[in-house]
Amino acid sequence: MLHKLIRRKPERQKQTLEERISHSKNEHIPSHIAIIMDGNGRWAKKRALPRVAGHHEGMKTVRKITRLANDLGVRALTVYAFSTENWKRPKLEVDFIMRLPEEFLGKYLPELIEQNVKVVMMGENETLPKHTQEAVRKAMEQTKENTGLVLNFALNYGSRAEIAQAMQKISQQIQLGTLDYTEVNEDLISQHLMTCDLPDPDLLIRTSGEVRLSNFMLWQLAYTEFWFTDTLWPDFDEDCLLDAVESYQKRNRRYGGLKGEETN
Ligand code: V0D
Repeated sequence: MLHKLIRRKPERQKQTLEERISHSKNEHIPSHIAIIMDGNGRWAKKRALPRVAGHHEGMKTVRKITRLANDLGVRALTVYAFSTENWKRPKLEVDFIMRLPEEFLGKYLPELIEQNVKVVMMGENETLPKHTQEAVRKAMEQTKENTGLVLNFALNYGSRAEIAQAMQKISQQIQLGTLDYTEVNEDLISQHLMTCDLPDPDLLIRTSGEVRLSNFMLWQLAYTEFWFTDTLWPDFDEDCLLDAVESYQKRNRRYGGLKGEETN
């Protein structure tokens, strides 16, 4: 009698990662995935480790998720690595974080090149430490001809500042007389954002249970599907990404073939 009550509901058919990947590839793959990589500090705290240990582990997750996204045929992956708000953190933590691009690229740039990944960044480059700027610049230079996944790091990025900057560029052209105000439309604004070379994200993922945008890609996310998960970023693995992609594909299927065109 009791065994009936405690028996767990039948587990979902266990699939290997390879099976999940190949199933996903039979359906519409999001062209652009954006991720707010939250929960690194909390991951460390749970283990009684310093916060920086969580950031370091989170860096490894970026590598893992980039590889899978590229294998799936995702065209662009934008990761929110450092917001303009993050400067308020303790100086030693910020200093550590600013070394991560060098470590990441020192370890993984060869394999990114092998995977044909193109590294780009968006955000205010000029106020980053020189050593950080230099590491990112070199990686962008060495991968600029690559035609695979575009790995876009949002570094020192804030969406309202991005929009304000676009407005300045547009206003300047109007003032100079090279643009008429009637030509200001949605496309023109998109073309003046830092994402001018990328399609709008199809899927936004935010880890760690927070359900807000935190000044991330406000313009670009107008039609994006959102996926929030309690999983902390360092724990976010291949199966977690496939959960998000499969959910996206399910929603896409429900709305029919129109969705892809509507969003761009
Ligand atoms: C810390 C979780 C990789 C979020 C990921 C400077 C917080 C790990 C990079 C990186 C950070 C950036 C540019 C680049 C190559 C790698 C990174 C920062 C933080 C902020 F060209 N991880 N990562 N950058 N974290």
